[in-house]
Amino acid sequence: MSAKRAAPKTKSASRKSASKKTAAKKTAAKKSPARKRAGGASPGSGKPEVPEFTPEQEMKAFEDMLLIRRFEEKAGQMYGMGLIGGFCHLYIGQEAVVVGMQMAIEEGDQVITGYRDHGHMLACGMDPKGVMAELTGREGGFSKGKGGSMHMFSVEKKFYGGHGIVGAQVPLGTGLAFANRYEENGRVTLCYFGDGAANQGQVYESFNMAELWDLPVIYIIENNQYAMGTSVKRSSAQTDLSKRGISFNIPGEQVDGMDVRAVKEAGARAAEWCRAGKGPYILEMMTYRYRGHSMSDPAKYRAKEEVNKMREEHDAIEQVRARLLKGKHASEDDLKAIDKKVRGIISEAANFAQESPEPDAKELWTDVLSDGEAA
Ligand SMILES: Cc1ncc(C[n+]2csc(CCOP(=O)(O)OP(=O)(O)O)c2C)c(N)n1
Ligand SMILES: [Mg+2]
Repeated sequence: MSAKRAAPKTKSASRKSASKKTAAKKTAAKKSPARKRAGGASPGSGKPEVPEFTPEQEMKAFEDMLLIRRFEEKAGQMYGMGLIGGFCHLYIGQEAVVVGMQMAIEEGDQVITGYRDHGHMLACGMDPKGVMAELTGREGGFSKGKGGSMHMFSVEKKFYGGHGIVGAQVPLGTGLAFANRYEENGRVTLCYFGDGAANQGQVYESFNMAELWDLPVIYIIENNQYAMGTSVKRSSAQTDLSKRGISFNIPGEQVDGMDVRAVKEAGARAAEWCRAGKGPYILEMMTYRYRGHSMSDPAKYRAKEEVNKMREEHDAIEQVRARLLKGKHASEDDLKAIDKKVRGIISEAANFAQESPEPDAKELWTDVLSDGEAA
């Protein structure tokens, strides 16, 4: 828990103490292991110094990542069958990022992300039935069937969306952190966005305010190498996105986002930084999406070999499976049983999503304006 602190100062008051604060921060940053380890990771680079998981942690990571993978595979199938309409962006390949981060945080910490959001919702503990029923536009969905793939929320599970406008979640996530700082509740906000979103102006306005007011927010850049069909190399003058906070004095590091252990370790370090009142932190997760940008993208801008290489050599779930088997912490049969259990949960969700009724027409007039109740 963070120490109780005064509410955010006004800009001028903050400025007065800025030089003192910067000096103190520089010392802290120098001592931080994060600074020493920053830079250099690539998807699947598997840094040797990453601490091992316990067998229990490996099993949990395996099951949680598998739940997301199987959910997304089913969503892809159902989309193909015409059961899901509108946009649908799958998270397959990136599972280690959200699962590792959830393993690093505490109950009550918050999550906000963009439109590639099904994995984040499941990792937050939202019921797969409600998520799938939202994809099919049914009453049993988290937004009563009115939001679809990109627009789901659960204040109970601390998931704040689900946002279709690229980068829009960054100022919103910064606002969540501002509220937490103001209320001195010790909570940390995880604000996820993509490599493409990292080129949005509003991201840098948010960075500035977050550092100025020491807001407890971890900016997690999910660098899956592409923004729709445009590679990071084609779109970004500075391709090391962990450095994007330098001019705001925000520490950043690159993390192998295909290794759930590396993600958890970096996430815990960043959360500790935020909870200690040192302000925001940037984690650039080097990851990869196996499917197209959305269900309508045939992904012709990259070679099949590139995708296959990542799947075969760096897949996050396969890495955990191999470690579990090698360490004899689980047998092939144990892992098959987990897969069977997960498939059962997903199959139930898919049935629920097809059986739940369509929302009533009167629902068009609800949830338009706030009823005034605080979240
Ligand atoms: C403001 C805005 N501009 C453009 C778009 C269209 N668009 C949707 S996704 C996307 C690419 C974003 O890529 P990235 O941030 O890397 O996230 P990823 O899809 O890889 O998860 C674009 C340009 C949008 N939704 N909002
Ligand atoms: Mg991207």
